[in-house]
Amino acid sequence: MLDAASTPQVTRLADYRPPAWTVPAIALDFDLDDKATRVTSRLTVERGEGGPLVLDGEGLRLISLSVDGKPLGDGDYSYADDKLTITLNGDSHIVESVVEISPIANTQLMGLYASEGMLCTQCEAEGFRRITFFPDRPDVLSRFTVKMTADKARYPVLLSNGNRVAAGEGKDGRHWAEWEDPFPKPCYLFALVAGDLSALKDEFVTASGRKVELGIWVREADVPRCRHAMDALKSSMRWDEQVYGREYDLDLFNIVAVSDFNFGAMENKGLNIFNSKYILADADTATDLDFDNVAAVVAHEYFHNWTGNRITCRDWFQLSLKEGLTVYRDQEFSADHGSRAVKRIEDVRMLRAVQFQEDSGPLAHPVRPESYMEISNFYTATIYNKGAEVIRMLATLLGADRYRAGCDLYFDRHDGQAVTIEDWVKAHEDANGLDLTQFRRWYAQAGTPRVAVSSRYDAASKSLEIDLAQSTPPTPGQDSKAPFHIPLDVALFGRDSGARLGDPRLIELKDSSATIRLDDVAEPPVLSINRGFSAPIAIDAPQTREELAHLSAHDDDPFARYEALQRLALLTLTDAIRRGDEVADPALVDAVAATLDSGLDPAFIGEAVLLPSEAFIGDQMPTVDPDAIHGVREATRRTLGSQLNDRWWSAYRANRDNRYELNPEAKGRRRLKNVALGYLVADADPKAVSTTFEQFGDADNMTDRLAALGLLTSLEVGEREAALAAFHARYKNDPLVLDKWFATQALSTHPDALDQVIALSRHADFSRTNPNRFRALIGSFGANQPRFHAADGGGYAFLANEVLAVDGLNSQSAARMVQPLTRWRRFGADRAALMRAELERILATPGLSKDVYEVVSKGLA
Ligand code: 0A1
Ligand code: ZN
Repeated sequence: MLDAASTPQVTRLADYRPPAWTVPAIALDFDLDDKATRVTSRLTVERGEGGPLVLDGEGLRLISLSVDGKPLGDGDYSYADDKLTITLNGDSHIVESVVEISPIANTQLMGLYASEGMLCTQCEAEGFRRITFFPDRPDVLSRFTVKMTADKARYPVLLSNGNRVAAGEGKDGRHWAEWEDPFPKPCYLFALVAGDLSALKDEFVTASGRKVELGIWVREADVPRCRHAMDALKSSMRWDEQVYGREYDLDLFNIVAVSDFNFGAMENKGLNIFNSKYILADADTATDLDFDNVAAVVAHEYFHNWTGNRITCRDWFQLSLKEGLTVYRDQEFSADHGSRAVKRIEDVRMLRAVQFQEDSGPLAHPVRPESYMEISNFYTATIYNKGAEVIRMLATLLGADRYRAGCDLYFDRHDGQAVTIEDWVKAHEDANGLDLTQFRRWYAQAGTPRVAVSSRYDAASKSLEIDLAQSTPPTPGQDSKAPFHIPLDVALFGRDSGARLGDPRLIELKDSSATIRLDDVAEPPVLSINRGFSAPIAIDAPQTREELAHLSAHDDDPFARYEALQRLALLTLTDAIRRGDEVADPALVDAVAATLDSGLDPAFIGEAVLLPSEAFIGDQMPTVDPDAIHGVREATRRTLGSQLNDRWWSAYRANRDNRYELNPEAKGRRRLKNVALGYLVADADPKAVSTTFEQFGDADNMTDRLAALGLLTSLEVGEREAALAAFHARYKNDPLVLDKWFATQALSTHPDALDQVIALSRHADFSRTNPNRFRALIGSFGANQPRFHAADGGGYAFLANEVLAVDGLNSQSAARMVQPLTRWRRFGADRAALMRAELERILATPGLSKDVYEVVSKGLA
């Protein structure tokens, strides 16, 4: 907590120094109790760069301290400002400490905490210091042995990293277990769980024949909901062997699901801990998207075993070394197990909705940042998703074989080390004899590059000249940018024939501008550029609606086809907003009709016919006008709904299955069916409203039921209340489904949504200590463009109140929720002033956390 006068310290990459002392081994002994847990730690420390031994420790009640068996007195050490300092004379010592901590009082959910009767840990990034004294930095790798003792009735299952080496009974109904992890690891990968858990068990045999016991630990009643996660785990293990040549390395792999968790999941060595939202799934309670997310997060955490654990980060500025790479790996895993095109569309939509916004706002930072106040604030879309795009570009530029050779060298060279992004790039250079100097700018420079494209066709010489010019807007601390190395996948399609002219090719734009000449272009072409989103950039191309409609009908890359239709929609919408008009362009209606008639994969059609989000439309405008955007987008949905009424009904009817199945084809059909229903409801077709209510009642799966509930919740019809009440009654004992009930209402565009959200914040089922619930209501509301941005500022004040209410309980939740307010500069003067005033009110509040201070002060700067 900050007092009013102090501002938090800034940590800088430039100040990195190797550790003064290393800790080759640590033995931990936990005497577990939810109110008071005693932690005895025995560190073997060895002199590194020298100086006193400085250990991190936050909120620890120190009971005793000794060096080489001799107790230290008050004058032998100091413990202030979360640092324990001991001057040591030799080169190697044993430092033993006993501390007491209270899991039940830990609402931050960092360190050791209690969640629904179980005890569990979260140490990344800097949570281990809330458990015991230690150099809490990722470049100190230690061998961990862990003993824990706990009440056997309350905590029958005792888990930690590695292998269980011993267990036994203690006194007074207590029991104990001892675990040993043979792989040295940084303390952020430490984990411990004690609870009354049951497991879904399975087995995996690795390529070299090692038998691995797999366990997913949950409350007994939830065991049947773990099958999908288990199948995803086994496919991930196989995929990493086949695609990256990486095998699992322990005899045991355990996953535990917990209800109170700040993020999605955590890759602790051999003991992943998950937000239960990313483990539990069955047809009645999880949507198709939930199932996909479960598989993706299970894969992500598993892949960290090599990219993150075996090779870890030297310091937290290198976070994208493990996160960008692991996201790229999980994206490719998902693409290989479903529709590659639809997966790419979803990933790009997310990148544009979240990362592009981040890159154009006050919190913009490079994939490898240079400074931070609070590292928890840097688990961002830039580190994760743009980081993944940078790896994807590298893989595109190198081609599959050279990319794999670079990865192989990286694994060979750095196994067991804590390294930097520079080491990663260097491995690819050395393996392939390349110079990636310019490519490294993707790590160092923030901001989304824009590439302006224009082209001229010369009929006489049958050649096309393409002019390209790149520029990147300034971001905080970076006024001017050097040109990026941008891979652009391009193809040409005949304006008359519609056929592809020649093979697609990869253009590498390295200078600020360039002209590319393509020969043997048989007829006047339409240019398709940045296909597959080969680079995470914005394209400015003066393409006409006819050209975009043409590409949306003829491009043979489904992503490019999707993109053409999106750009056509964006042009139509932004034109209408500029003109203050609500008329949809017939070209858009025709292109949507043609896509519906295309006979392509329903999953693809379902994505392609969606209009760009209100947030993304806002991003394209000099000043965001949420009311105009909402008005025009809704009017366009109505027009599409009424003009294509028959087609939507046939899409709805053709894709209505009578029995639930979970496979890519069935998921695609559900998707298209529910998108079609959305257009019919947008046009207020009364038959559609009753069909939606019927679907809500009759659905045999959560995808269809929730889609119907979402549509009804935004309407002013009697069925709205009936559906919400029925849903609550049915699922009131299922926290993950109740989160959906909160989120659906927070995202509703119903005119009274703000009042309803305020009422929900007083509902008996609302909670500020459970991050899923808090995010379901408050996080979703912050993304509700028309209602959060209500002109009177009521949405802003509500959000600010919630941020202040949660900050003392969970500062990570608070810092995440406050972010929508930091975009105030993008709005008109009235809204900007209201948003700014809320940020100032937050900043003036005494006792603010470092997390919120950093976001709000940067947001105001
Ligand atoms: N490494 C995890 C992300 C994570 C970060 C912090 C956490 O606690 C505050 C939890 C998880 C991942 O990438 O999955
Ligand atoms: Zn990760």
